[in-house]
Amino acid sequence: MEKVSIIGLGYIGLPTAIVASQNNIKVFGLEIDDKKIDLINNGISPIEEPSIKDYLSKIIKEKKFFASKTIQESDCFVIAVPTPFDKNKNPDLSFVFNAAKNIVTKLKKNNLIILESTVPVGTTEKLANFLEEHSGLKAKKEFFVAYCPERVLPGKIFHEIVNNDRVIGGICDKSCELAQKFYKKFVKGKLHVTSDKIAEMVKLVENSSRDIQIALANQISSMCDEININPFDVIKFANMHPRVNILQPGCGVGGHCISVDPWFLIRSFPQNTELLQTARKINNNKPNIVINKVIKKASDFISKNKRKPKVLALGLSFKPDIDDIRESPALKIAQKLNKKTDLLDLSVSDPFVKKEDIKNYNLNHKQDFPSRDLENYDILLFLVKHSEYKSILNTSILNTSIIFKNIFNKKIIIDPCGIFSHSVDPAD
Ligand code: SAJ
Repeated sequence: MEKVSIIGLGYIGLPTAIVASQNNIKVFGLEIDDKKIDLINNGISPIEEPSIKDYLSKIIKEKKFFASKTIQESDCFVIAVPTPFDKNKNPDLSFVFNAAKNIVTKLKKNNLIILESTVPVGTTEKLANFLEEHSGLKAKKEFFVAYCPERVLPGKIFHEIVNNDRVIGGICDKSCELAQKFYKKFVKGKLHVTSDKIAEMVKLVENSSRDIQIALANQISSMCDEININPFDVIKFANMHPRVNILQPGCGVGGHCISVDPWFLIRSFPQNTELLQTARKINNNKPNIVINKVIKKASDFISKNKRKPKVLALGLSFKPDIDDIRESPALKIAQKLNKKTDLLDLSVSDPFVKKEDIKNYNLNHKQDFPSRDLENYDILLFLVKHSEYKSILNTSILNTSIIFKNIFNKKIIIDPCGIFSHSVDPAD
């Protein structure tokens, strides 16, 4: 395990490469995007993640790691490429098998191949067969293959890559043993060994379970809206039961994992995934529920004031405190509302999302929290529970919280994520 190639330097591959390099593994990074290669080799991270800039520039300076388009001979190859779905929601495994074609050119006896990308059950076996067919070497005897799904949470990647338990699914005992050797070099969490198919299924059910939990929270929110009670209180009190753990409602499920991975199961097991299909439907529809709420408030405002309301949407990223807008429900909501020019005038704001990332969306964007001109808006629509928004309500510095509370008291607030829901503690 001295030389390791990491294929795909994205949200998983790059941090894995960094942590492996920090732990005295000679790491080659393989990437198809020239722009990313240039950035990385200059010590600049193409992705945002706490500490990544410092870590990357250090290992590049120390020449412990570099990125390239050319695959090198290695003891181990880690595949961390994207596995998106196509327009019919069928998994697109072309990046995985392109990586495999590349590996074949350098595959030697006793090499280990680890797949970390999220894949349908059975893909690791197909990968092993593909490598065997194209290299002439025998899987389980001359080379070894394991599936070890990534489990890190964006925003906490460096902590979780080291501290999370990992599930290692080998195609044979030796594959598990070698993969354990690799992860032991930098993982402090436990390494659990199982079969490739079980490990593949584990990853898909982990993310599907989260999707279902969020769908339940979103349905609780809809029911509570109907009778005008606070869903955040309901969930908070229900979660005080020792065996209940409901997640939080929001404006939908975004990102590249939770809204995608259940489809890998739904497509493989169409008859046995009713629950997953329903959860997907509920979470996918949540942005429409928020949009309809805004439309209703805007129409009421027009009837009362004989003019269109000025709406400020706060938050655009797919979840709190990150800049990532992939599959962001908040962005979807903003885009749709932006077209309702007969009903409202929309501005958007996000402290994390970069202007250039949304330049093609034709949105009136304000980078910082526009505290000074909050007075100018009629409706404040909080779409993401950024800490900054929460802290404004709690801070007592210079009485800003009182100033904001006074402003908020005069505005129409739409708050699907519960920023304003300071639920009552049962002890009070
Ligand atoms: N969300 C809610 N309510 C909640 C929690 C999340 O509406 O209570 C929304 C978020 O706002 C966001 C979406 O769900 O739009 C997904 O966010 P997330 O924090 O649940 O998940 P990801 O996509 O950032 O990361 C998940 C994680 N999986 C699990 O927690 C089971 C992470 O550990 C995985 O590594 C990652 O998917 C992945 O790459 O598969």
